[in-house]
Amino acid sequence: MSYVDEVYDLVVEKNPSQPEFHQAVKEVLESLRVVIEANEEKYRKDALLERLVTPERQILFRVPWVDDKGQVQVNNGFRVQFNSAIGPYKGGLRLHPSVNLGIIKFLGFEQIFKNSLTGLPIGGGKGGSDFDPKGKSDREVMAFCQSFITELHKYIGADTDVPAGDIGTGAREIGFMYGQYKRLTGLYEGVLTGKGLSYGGSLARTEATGYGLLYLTEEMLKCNGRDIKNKIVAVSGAGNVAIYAIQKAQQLGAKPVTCSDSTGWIYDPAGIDVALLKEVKEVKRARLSEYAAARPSAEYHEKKNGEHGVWSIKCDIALPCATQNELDLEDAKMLVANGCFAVAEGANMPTTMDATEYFQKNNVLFCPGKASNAGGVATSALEMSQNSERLSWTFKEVDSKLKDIMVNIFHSIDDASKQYGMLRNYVAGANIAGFLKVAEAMNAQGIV
Ligand code: NDP
Ligand code: 2IT
Repeated sequence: MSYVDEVYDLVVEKNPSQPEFHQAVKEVLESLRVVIEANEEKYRKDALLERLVTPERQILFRVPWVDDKGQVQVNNGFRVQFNSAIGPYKGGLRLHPSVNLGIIKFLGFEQIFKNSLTGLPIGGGKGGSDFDPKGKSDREVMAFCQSFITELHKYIGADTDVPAGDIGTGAREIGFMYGQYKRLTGLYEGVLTGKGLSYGGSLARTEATGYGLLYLTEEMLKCNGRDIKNKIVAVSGAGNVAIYAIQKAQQLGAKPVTCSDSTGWIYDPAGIDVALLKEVKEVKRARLSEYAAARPSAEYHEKKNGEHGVWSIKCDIALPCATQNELDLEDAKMLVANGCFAVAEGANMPTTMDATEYFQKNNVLFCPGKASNAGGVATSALEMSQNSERLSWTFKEVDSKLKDIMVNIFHSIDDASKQYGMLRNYVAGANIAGFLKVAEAMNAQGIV
């Protein structure tokens, strides 16, 4: 059996009931097959792949907090410090009831390659909790965040592990966590990113993931003889990534016509009204039905299982920006039948493996999240730099660095796909380019 297959089987055996982690590992290992098989003996002797798929450290902890009725609630807390070969662990904290160890491991594993692709010195990590911030009061969210950091602060720091936002963790949660970290340690340091501008945050971090997604998409289209202008775009999600993806798509002359949340989706043929969307989701924290109620051109559809949601709308470009495995084979068939020619992932692993293969077979330009959504973490690394030098850069400065980083990422994955004979296979290109830097660093640092 080949080394790659052996390691995949080992991952499944050693990590039972973690299907998302298996999926993320499978996709990466399949891409790496050509690289590994060219030097299989050395990689096997060094157990390079076994080390790569095994987190350096996993921290699992209890998060007790008191709700507004005086009742004690208990959640599970996680931080997976996956790989520090090229820098301190870096990655977000997800707060969502679906969070479990397998989800955090898939996200942490993806983060290793994503962070490598940014070209910046950041290792891979991820954390979170099954706490659901939805419907909680600000005081309850603060109580949870303070308890979470009271345990986690022992394991993080500006030069060791720097968490940030993800699903359910936005500016409010990062603020509460930062305050508690500072109180416990007495340190005013860049231990978290996505901070508010008044206490060390970076301009353009809020916009970075969505903007970065569009900078990369624009470059991918340009290098394939296409133009983003006047294209119809289907977007899923209505959170941090989706909102700023929609905004930048409009600035680049495209027309985003959809968005979605966990309860339903919007089709707005006149184009999404970003100011209204922000008001509904960022200010009121309300459901998308409120968007439709305030916007005569928009249709609201309740989410129904087995239906295609935003992927049933005729579009040129699809940008899945909500959550993992939200775009399956049937959705992909519908998109291709409707003429969609490019897909770039804003979320982490939103496309199932068979849907990805279907896109590739049908010549749809497909960019995986670890490349196309890397603008968020890249700008987090820029926030770390600003914190270290105790300066803050202008919006224009950060945004222009972000754009350069995204254009460079596209070219490095494009070059890798060509070098390994898989032209336009950006999944392979991203996994290979991300892996090579980490593998070289691991190799240089000996058996650790
Ligand atoms: P937010 O919490 O801001 O928004 C998430 C959006 O997706 C919400 O609209 C939410 O609906 C919807 N959603 C979440 N879970 C589900 C689900 N199970 N089914 C349907 N809809 C769902 O998160 P972000 O925008 O930050 O994150 C979105 C994706 O992007 C995630 O995959 C994340 O890992 C990834 N990502 C985020 C980065 C960042 O900088 N924030 C960077 C790189 C990747 P509702 O409003 O109802 O909750
Ligand atoms: O998935 C991701 O890259 C993020 N949630 C952002 C991580 C970060 O450290 O900014």
